[in-house]
Amino acid sequence: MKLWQKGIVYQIYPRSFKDSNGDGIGDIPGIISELDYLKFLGIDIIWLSPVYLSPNNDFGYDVADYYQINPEFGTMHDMDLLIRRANQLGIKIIMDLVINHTSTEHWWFKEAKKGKDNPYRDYYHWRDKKNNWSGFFGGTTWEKVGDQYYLHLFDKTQADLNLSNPKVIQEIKDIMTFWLDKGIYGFRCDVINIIYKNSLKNGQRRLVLTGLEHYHSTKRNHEILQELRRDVLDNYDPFTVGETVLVTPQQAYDLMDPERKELDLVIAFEHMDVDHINNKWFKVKYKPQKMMEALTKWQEALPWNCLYFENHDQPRSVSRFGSETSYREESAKMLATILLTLRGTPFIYQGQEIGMTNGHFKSLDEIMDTETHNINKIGKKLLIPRPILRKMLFRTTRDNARTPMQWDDSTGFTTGQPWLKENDNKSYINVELASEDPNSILHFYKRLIEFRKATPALIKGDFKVISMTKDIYIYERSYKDKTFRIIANMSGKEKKFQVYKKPVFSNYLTFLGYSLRPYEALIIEV
Ligand code: TEU
Ligand code: CA
Repeated sequence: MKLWQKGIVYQIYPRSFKDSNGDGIGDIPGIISELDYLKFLGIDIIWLSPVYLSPNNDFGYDVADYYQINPEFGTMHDMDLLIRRANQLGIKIIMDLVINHTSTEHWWFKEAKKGKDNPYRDYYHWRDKKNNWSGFFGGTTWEKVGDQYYLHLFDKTQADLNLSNPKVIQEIKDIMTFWLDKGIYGFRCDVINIIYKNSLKNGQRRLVLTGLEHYHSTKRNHEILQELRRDVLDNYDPFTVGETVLVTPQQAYDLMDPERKELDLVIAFEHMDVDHINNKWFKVKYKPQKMMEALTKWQEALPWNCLYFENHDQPRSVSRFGSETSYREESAKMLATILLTLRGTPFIYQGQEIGMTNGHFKSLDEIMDTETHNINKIGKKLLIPRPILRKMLFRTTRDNARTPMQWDDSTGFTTGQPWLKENDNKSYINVELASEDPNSILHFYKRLIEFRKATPALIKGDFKVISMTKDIYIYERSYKDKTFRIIANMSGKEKKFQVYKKPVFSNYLTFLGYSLRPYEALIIEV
C-alpha cells in the first residue's frame, strides 16, 4: 500500500494557520513552528494551499509566479526548510497546482495583453465577442482588454490558460518538475476536470454554468493528464489528487483509473451538496439520510475515496452537519468517526480537529472572499432583498472556513491584527485548552487516527452498508477475519436502539446499550 492510502492528509490554508511575525497573516515559519503539533496529531501528509506569488484576489488561487513564494508567507528558503523539517518528521507535503488559470498579474498575461502578435497571446483564450458562458463566481466569463475579450471561468483576475497550446503544457511540466525536485510529494490539482476547452461556442442555457458542456471532462483533458503523468510524474513516486467540478462516480473513476494513468485520487462534491442546490446558493434543510446516501453511493462506486467534510471553500462541518452549541463536541467526534472509518484517504482541514465553527460575520465588510462579494453584486442586481441576501452570504461564505486557527484564547494566531476576523469562540475553542483535556475533540482525533492505523480493516477493509435510516448510519469494514461495525446517530435527538456489545471506540464516556444519545457514534468489533 502507498503512503497516500495508509496515511492521513491535513490541509493547511497558510494565510490562516499561524503568523510568525505579527503582520496578521499566517506564514511558512508559522507552519514550521507547528510541525510538532501535526506530528502529535498523527498526520502523514500536508496539503498546502497555494503559497506562490499572488495579488490575492482569490488568495493564492490566482498565481502570479509559480516559482516564487508570496513574500507575505516567507521566502523560498523558508519553503525549503519547511519541506526538509517536515520530511525529517516523516511528513510529506503536497502543493496546490493551479493550472486552469493564472492571475492577470502573471507576466505571461501581461505580455499576452500587449497585442495579437505577442508570443504569449496564445497562452490564453481570446475572442472578439463574448459568448454566453457563465462562471463559477457568477456572471460573465469574459473581460475586455483592448479590442478583445479573454476567458475567465473564475474571477476576472483569473485568466484561463489555453491548454491547446503545447508551450503552455511545457510550462506546466516545468513547474511540476521544479517542485518535485525540491522534494515535495505531489500535488492537489485545482479544478482538474475543466482545464481543456473543446470550443468557445455558446453553451446550452443552464441555471448555473452555461457552457459547461464545452469544457467538462473533455477527452483532451484526460490526454493532458496522461501526458503529465508519463513525462513528469512517472519520474518520481508522487501522490496526485484532483479537485473536480460536478463529476459522476464514473467520471471520477475515469480520472483515477490505474489503467489510464492520470491521477491517484479525486475530490468529489456530492456529499457537500446535501444541504443546498445549485452551487450552494439555495439552502435546503440538512437531512442526515441524504449525507449517508451520498457517502454510501461513492463508497460503493469507487475503489478509493477522498474522505472529507471540510476544506477552505466550505463552511465548517459542525456548523452544517452537527451542532455548534449543546452538542458541538459530540457531533464533531461523530463526524470524525465517520471520516476516519470509511474506505479511502481521510483529509482533515485545519481547525476541524478542535471543532472550529463558522465565522459568525455581522457585516459584509468583515468578509474578504471575492466569491462572496461577486455573488453579493449579482444578488443586488437580481433585487434579492438585502436581509435575505446577507443571511445567505454569511451562511455560505468561504470565509467561514478561513477564520484564523484558534491556538489559544489570545494571541496564538497573531500578535498583530489578523487579516480576517477571529471567531470570538476562541475563548473556549482552542488548541491549548483541547490539549489539556483528554476528552477533547483533538484527543479524540488523535486516538482515532492511532486506532485506524493499527486496524487493517479500517484501512484496507471492504465497505458494506448495513442500514441508513432517517438518523442512524450503520456500516461495516472487514478484512480477513476481522469486522468492525460503525453505528452513528447523525442527529441531535436521542434514539431508541439496541446495541448488544460494548464498543471498542465511542464518543461518549459511558455506554447505554438501549439507546443512542445525540450524535453518539460507536465502533463495535463483531
Ligand atoms: O475551487 C473550485 C470550485 O469549484 C469552486 O468554485 C467552488 O465551487 C466554490 O469555491 C464553492 O464555493 C477551487 C479552489 O478550491 C477555490 O478556492 C478557488 O477559488 C477556485 O478553484 C479557483 O481557483
Ligand atoms: Ca506573517
